[in-house]
Amino acid sequence: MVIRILTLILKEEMMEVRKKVMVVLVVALIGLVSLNSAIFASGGPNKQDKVKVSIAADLDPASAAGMRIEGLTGDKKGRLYTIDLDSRQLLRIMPGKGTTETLTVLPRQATGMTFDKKGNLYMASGGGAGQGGVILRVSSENLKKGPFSPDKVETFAEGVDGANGLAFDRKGNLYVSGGATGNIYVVTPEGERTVWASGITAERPEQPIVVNGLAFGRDGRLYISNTSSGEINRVRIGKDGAFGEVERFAKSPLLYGADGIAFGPHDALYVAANERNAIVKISRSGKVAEITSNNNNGPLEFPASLHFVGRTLYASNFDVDRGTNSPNQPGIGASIAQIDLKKN
Ligand SMILES: [Ca+2]
Ligand SMILES: [Ca+2]
Ligand SMILES: [Ca+2]
Repeated sequence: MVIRILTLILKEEMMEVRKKVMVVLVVALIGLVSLNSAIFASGGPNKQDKVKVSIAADLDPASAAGMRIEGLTGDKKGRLYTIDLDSRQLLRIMPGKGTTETLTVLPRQATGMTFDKKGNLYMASGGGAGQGGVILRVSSENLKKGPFSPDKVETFAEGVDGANGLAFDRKGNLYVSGGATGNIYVVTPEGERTVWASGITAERPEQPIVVNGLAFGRDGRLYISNTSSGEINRVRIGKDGAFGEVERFAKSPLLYGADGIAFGPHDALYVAANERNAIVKISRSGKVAEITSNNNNGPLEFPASLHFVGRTLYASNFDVDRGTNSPNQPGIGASIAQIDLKKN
């Protein structure tokens, strides 16, 4: 009997011990969960672990600030092209080697760049201060070899004030964004120009650029970045060339400074949010997510234009002293950043 009572007491004590152990375990579990969410929260929108960002080419090894580049495009051989805005040098970059050659000196500053199907190069020169906007052109023939004389640079079209972003449609018409004018210009292969007043407006008075980066989607629509309002708009263009209604594709504070745009894997649209030193991705359904961003130390330093070579995304580092990139003294300066996307 005595033994039985003792056993019962022991059992009860064991139950108590078990309860205590359970309580301790539950408390520990809650602790772990909250610690995890704290780690997740501190990661915030700055999910740097998703992609690898490096520098493919430093265009001004002698200094960390001063040189400015905006445009970026690439040819079929994987070589990249940009323009030094102050010296007006047209530069060709071999990203694998990190080497750069100066091809020519342009007659005037130019920003946005693109190739047509035949390999001719087009450059947007928006003008300003009494100078009208033009499109410059260099034929594929003149790009075949090394440096060439400045007189090989032609004026392809005039009357494109504020010209900044460029994109070709399937028929070979060149679409030109007009920056703060809100205009989209269309230039036929023969150089004939028409003007569409988009009606797209600015939201932040400190940033008046409302039509900047351009890209055609696989849906045939023209996508347009609004740098001021942090917005991507899109528009259908009829068979007769008439523009449809402007439709908002995405809008987010993550898109403030939306400059160059490019379609990438899974038809997602990638956006250089220049003043945020960020690259932002928009899914086909319009979901906005930041894929990488950094402070004014780089590797992104006011990324302006984007160009894909396979899964590798290149960005031109304009290095303007503005937004997250201010002051612009730290970092590498004018350069080409390389963003290697993850498999999914
Ligand atoms: Ca440098
Ligand atoms: Ca631009
Ligand atoms: Ca810098």
